[in-house]
Amino acid sequence: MKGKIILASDFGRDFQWGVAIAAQQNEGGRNIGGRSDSIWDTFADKNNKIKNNHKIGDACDFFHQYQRDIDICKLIGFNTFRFSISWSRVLPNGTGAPNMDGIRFYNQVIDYCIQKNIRPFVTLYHWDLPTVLEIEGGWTSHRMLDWFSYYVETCAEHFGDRVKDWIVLNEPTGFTTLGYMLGMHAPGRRGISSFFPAVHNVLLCQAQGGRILRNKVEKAHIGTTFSCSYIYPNSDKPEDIKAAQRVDAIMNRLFIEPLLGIGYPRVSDFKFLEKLEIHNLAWRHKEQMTFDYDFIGLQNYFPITVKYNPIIPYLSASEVKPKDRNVPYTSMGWEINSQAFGQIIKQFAQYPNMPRLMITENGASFKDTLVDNEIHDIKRIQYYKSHLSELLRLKNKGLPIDGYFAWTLTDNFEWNFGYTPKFGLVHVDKDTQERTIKKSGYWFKSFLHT
Ligand code: GBH
Repeated sequence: MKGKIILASDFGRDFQWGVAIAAQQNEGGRNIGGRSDSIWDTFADKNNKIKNNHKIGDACDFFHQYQRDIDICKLIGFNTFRFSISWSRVLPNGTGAPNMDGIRFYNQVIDYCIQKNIRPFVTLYHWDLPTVLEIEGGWTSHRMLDWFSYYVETCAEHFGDRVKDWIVLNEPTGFTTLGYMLGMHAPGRRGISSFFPAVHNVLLCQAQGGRILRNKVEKAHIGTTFSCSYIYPNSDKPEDIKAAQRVDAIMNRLFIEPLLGIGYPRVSDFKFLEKLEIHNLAWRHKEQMTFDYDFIGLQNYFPITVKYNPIIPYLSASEVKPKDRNVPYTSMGWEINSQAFGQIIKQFAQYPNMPRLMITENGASFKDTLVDNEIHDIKRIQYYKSHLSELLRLKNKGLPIDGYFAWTLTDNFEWNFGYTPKFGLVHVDKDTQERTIKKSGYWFKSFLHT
């Protein structure tokens, strides 16, 4: 497939071409119009939680610049725009009376998309829980199901007349492991006593969110997303293969299998999963964790290679640099490997009752440099080309893939890495908020017009 020129039209006329952003990473406007703090505002205020001690500040000022950004989407040729709703903006008390200023902001964003003939794809939860709810226990609290249900109802009622495409959660593995087990993401909690209940409450909300949208929104197209990474064992040794299976269970299987009715994943001799299942009395909730989604969003950036490592708690595995493959990396140190992108999509597609698929995020960060007001991000173009040709190959083989979203529109707040990583198709000057479309943005423009 290498070198062969692919066309957007090869994916078919109905294919959704989108670009994704998220409220916390793009909006700014922290205290404007009655918005309350989210766990990320609170977390990033503390010292040394974010690399180089970056503060979130105005982010990309999407709160004020949304028209400009949607105009850029239009110019590039995307027919779909994925953004998320800030729970703290819509329900500053976490629950209770909706904040009409917040509702108005999202109405404007939605209406502007529609006016530009761009489909608004709304993510309900992209990691920014209101701090008021975290104080009450956050994702570890059994009350989360009520809080989340009310939040979903509120969004469905206010936006469901115009928004038909919904994503319930962004990457549950990401926010539970990094946020509630490893303390690297907000709210910065650690250990199984936080992680176990968080996983379970997320599983209940993941299904309930879908059910609420189905009941409240006519003709809705409902999905939820999963991060995924193809896992290579470092060698053929049985202990490395077993290590790879354990990592695969946590990174790729933990949230999809209960959703599909399979229950919590099992790997022989991996006691951690059994403990998790028993702690959460998972068998009692098997039905409640399932929902028949219209689509599953897969988000892939990199594969990983793992080896057996007995000193690592629970997993007894650690990541290593692949020894037998000479691979390129992004500026995050993530392996660039479009074949592995295809392999992990196939792995998900193999589940017997898997819904249709969309690639809801894919992209890469590089150290971009502005030369004569231009950014020649050739490596990013290569990344997109190789991943898109792999995707086309799978689609042509009959995999049910309905759309692809690039991550991301503008260079934005990259969580605990702050503003150093650049994932955008568009450069943002942090002082002036000036936007400059990178070569990769122009590459997409010519690609999407083929
Ligand atoms: C996405 O996360 C996010 O949705 C987006 O907001 C972000 O800006 C973008 O990608 C770029 O990073 O199983 O514990 O090892 C993707 C990065 C990949 C982070 C999977 C969490 C799994 C954690 N995620 N990873 S774990």
